[in-house]
Amino acid sequence: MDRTAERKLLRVLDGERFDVPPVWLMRQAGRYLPEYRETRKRAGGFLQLCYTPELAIEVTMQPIRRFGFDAAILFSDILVIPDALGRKVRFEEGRGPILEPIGPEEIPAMSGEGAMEHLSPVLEAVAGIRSGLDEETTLLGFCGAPWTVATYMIAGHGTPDQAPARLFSYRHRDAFSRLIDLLADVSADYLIAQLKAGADAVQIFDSWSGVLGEADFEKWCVEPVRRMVARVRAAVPGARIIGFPKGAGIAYGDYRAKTGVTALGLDWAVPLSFARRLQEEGAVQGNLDPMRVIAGGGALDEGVDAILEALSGGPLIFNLGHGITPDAPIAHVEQLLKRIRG
Ligand code: 1CP
Repeated sequence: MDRTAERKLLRVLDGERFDVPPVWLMRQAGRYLPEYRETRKRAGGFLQLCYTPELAIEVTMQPIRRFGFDAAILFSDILVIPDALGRKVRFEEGRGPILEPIGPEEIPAMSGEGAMEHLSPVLEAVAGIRSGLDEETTLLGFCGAPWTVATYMIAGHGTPDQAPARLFSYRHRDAFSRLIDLLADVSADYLIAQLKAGADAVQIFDSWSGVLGEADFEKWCVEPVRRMVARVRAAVPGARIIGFPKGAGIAYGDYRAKTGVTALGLDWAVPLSFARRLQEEGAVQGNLDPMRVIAGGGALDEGVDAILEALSGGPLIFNLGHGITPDAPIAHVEQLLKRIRG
């Protein structure tokens, strides 16, 4: 029997609607949970946590156990791809990721050889999570989109407006293009491996797509994701893929048609009237402002109600418009779930 039919979130990706939509939260495993902080301490470093299947499985399950979300998302990070490409990624407590910035002259010699072997502990975690989850809970795999991952590889850390990567893309167009293509192919292979290991669907996080002008958005966000979707579906026919081009604005309008993603993850600035139009072509996911989760009370309830009122008539996956923050109170996450589920 195909037990995936019991997974509400997958049915929404296939176009069904529910009075009570499935819900999960981006970054649902993480620092707002005391049990996460405890496990992270035990792991030593952040990458050790990602590469030790037993611990990655544990932190993936923590928010499921506590809140009963409709989907678990693999615990890992978008920067395991540069790490697998040999770029020496470190995570410093309170500072975020640090990488060795890449120069244009280094790019031609780069290859994806050995990357999948490097990532095998993550794939082992995927299989372990799927076998430990109950039948109704969807397992999501993920990766970063090439543009977003490249912004970290070029700057060597997170940046407010991704200026170093934008500048690099103008100054070193051929090298940049080559880097994006390499990231697209390795990331697609990584998603294929996750789907084969037991992920039910995958999400592509393009967290920093909102800083690009029209032509650059087409070239560095739309085209590589289209290439990834085609490569994934050639290996896994019918693969369900959520695209999250954060900050895309009106470019959300034809992103699904151009890239072939199954569903659109919407940031909180997307107007609900526009979201409804996007929903006519398929499932949407989002889009509560994470600050409403910190605020709680009426601000949280009103935000939830507005999304349900606008979008529960069509295929909707309830989520935030970006990741939950470390200062989000657990009681407010409980309030959010109660408001959605009644
Ligand atoms: O010290 C710690 O515990 C590190 C905090 C942390 C966590 C919990 C980082 C460092 N990554 C993660 C996990 C993570 N990252 C997940 C796990 C699954 C989940 O529960 O959702 C996912 C999906 C990500 C994805 C990710 N990492 C993105 C895309 C999503 C987004 O939020 O935009 C990005 C941009 C990153 C980079 C990154 N990794 C970590 C941090 C603090 C950052 C952001 C750095 C910056 O500010 O630019």
